[in-house]
Amino acid sequence: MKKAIFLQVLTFCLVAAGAQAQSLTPQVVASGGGYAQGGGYSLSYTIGEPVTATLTSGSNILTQGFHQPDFQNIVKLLAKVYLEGAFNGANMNTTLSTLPAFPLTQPYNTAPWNYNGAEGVATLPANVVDWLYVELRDATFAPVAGGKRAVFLLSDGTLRDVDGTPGASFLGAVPGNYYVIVRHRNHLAVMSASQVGLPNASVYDFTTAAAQAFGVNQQKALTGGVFGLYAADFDANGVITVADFNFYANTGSQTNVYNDADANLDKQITVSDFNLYQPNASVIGIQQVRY
Ligand SMILES: [Ca+2]
Ligand SMILES: [Ca+2]
Repeated sequence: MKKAIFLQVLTFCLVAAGAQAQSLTPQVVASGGGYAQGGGYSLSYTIGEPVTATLTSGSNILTQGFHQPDFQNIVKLLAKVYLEGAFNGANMNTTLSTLPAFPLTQPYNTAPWNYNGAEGVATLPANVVDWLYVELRDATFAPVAGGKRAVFLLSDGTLRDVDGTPGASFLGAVPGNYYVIVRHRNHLAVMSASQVGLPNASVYDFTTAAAQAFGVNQQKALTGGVFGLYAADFDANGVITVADFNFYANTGSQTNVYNDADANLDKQITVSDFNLYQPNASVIGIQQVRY
C-alpha cells in the first residue's frame, strides 16, 4: 500500500506549469510504483492501476489513475496593480497587514461583492498590502466558470495566491483569453484594456499606463509616472460619489481598524482618507465594474 503523499508536490509543479491540480490524499493498492523528483517536477507512478483519464496542457501530459481522481483545471493570472491609497512613491505600504485584526480569510463575502470563496491562510505571506478580488470575463464581458479568486496584493504590486504561488489561481477555469477585473475594497475597480491570454507567462501590468485599464480615465497618475486604482470608492460600487463621502463621514474617526473607510490603508480613519476622496469625487468606473 503506497500513500499518495506526493500529491501536494505534484500539485505545485503542475500549477507552475499552468496545468492541473488536486488535493486529495487517498491510498491505492498497486503491485509496484515509485517516485522521482528533478528539474522542478515530481512524478509518482503505480503499476497495475487502471488509467482513468489523460490530461494535457501545453507540453505537459498526465495520465491519471483512480487514486488521483479529482483533478481540476487551474488557470494562472500574473498581474500587477497599484492602489493609490497605499502607494508611497516607490511601492505600497504594508501597514495594514500588521494589524492583529487583519483577516486571514478573504473579506469579499459581503455586499456588493457577495463572493463566497473559501480563500484563506494560516499565516500571512510577507509584504501583504491587502486582499484583492479578481474576476475573469469572456469576450462579451460575461462571468466565466471558475473565474473568481481572492488573492493577496503585495507591496510591489504583484499578486500572491493563498496557495503560496505568484499570481491568482483560478480553479475550474479553462485556458483562454479573458478580460481581467481587479477589485479592491475601497478603490475604483479596473478591467484590462484587452483580453489577456491565460495562463500568462509575463505579468499583465496595469501600472505602466492609464490605458492598461479599459475605458477612459480609469486609473490615476501616481508619483513616478506610474498608474494606480483611484482611492475612495468606499462602498465599492464602481463610482465615486457623495455616497462615498457619506460612508466615510458616517464611519467617523477610528484607530487600529480594518475598515473600508480607511482609503490609505494605514489602519486609521482620519482626514487623510477624506483627502484621498476629495479629488477623486465624480470619477465613474466603466459599466463592467459597477454594481
Ligand atoms: Ca462608490
Ligand atoms: Ca487611513
